[in-house]
Amino acid sequence: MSIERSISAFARARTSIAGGVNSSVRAFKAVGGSPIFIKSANGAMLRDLDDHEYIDYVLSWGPLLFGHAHPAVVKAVSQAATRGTSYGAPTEAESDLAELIAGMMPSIERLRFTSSGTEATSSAVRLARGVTGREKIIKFAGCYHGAADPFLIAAGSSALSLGAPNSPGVTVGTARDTIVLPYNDAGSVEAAFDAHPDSIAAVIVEPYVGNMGLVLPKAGYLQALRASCTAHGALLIFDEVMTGFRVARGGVQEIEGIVPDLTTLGKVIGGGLPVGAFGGRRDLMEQLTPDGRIFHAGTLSGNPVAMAAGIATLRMIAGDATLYERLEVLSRLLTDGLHAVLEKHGVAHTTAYAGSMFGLFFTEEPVSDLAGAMTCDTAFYAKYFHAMLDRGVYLAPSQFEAGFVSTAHTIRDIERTLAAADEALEEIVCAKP
Ligand code: KE4
Repeated sequence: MSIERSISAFARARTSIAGGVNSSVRAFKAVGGSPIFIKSANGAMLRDLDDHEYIDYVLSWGPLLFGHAHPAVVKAVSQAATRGTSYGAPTEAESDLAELIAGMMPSIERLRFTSSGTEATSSAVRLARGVTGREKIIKFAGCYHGAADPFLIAAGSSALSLGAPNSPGVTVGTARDTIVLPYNDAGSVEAAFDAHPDSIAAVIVEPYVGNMGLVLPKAGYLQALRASCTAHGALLIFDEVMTGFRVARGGVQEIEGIVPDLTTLGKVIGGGLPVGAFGGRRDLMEQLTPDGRIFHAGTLSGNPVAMAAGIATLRMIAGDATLYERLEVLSRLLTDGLHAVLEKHGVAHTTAYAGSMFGLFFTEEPVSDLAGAMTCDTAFYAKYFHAMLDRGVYLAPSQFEAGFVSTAHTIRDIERTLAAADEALEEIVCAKP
């Protein structure tokens, strides 16, 4: 498959943009080869500069629950832009989106918008530290909370796949205040609280982890985190940037019946435009400036065009009673089908799904934490990625990512994907030395 135009576009990009990309995972370093550059997208389909079309299971890393260029989102964004693209002053659109979010995630009594998930998680941690007067946080190995120093310790996602889970540039002082524990090990959390009495401001967790690949909590694990935080006076922060409105209307907190103290959001709530948010208990959020003393600000926070995309997206969510059932049917068809094809070809693997998120690990070990994820055959994943790309299926360019379906994906798309997987695995397994 010729991708000459993408190759020359990448060479051009590298003359002005560090690494030729504006987010590391896009460079295909974890799977090799030259990244494809996108010309356009619509529904479930991507089109690259060489006019190859792909069924897209990345969906901009999660935001596009209704697929690319959904008419309702395009219309809302276009109309908003004609009224001006940014004011740096409050608008009612911000309340419209905030009320839509709170209506579906009642733990969010007050929120603040940001322009990225990283800003949301960073601000949530600052708030937790400010209200508790404590300095340490607990995160979990393989979880990813954005490209901010407190989190780039044993971080997942592209930090992991690019060999920088502990990024240079993060100071010893910063790292000292981040306690890293294994995910799915409730005992280690209690031990950390005992070892650091009255010092831990918060536990931040991806309640369903999307940044090791998809890793789900063991029974009772999240409930144990909630109990430990309550017992030790620390805040529980659910980082639902990826899972919010993706695994269920009310996110993981709705599925698991857990009330976190703070929640961080992103991706879906922006409908493909730059929006993050952090929110939760009113008594906590009201300690933010200007009413309180814990600082938060952002030039484009609550940007009216971005709000319009988020409002259009969440109004479709709020108005669609069977949305998550239909999405889960697609995820189940895909993962059951992949399981069958991988069994047929004798390839060691585990699959999982949660709502419209799914995961595939090339390992025979059950994956419940980073140690399990690290047993994966990443070289095999790279071959699978390219074999699928050559057959018109665009997967995450890293083993340590989740995949996503949208309402734009059809049963026919799933069938085509499974047929491509069957061919791809035949090719790889037969070629294996
Ligand atoms: P952003 O700053 O990239 O908007 O959000 C950071 C973030 C925070 N929390 C969770 C649970 C996240 O998944 C993310 C970002 N997710 C990655 C995908 N694994 C974004 C893709 C990228 O880095 O380009």
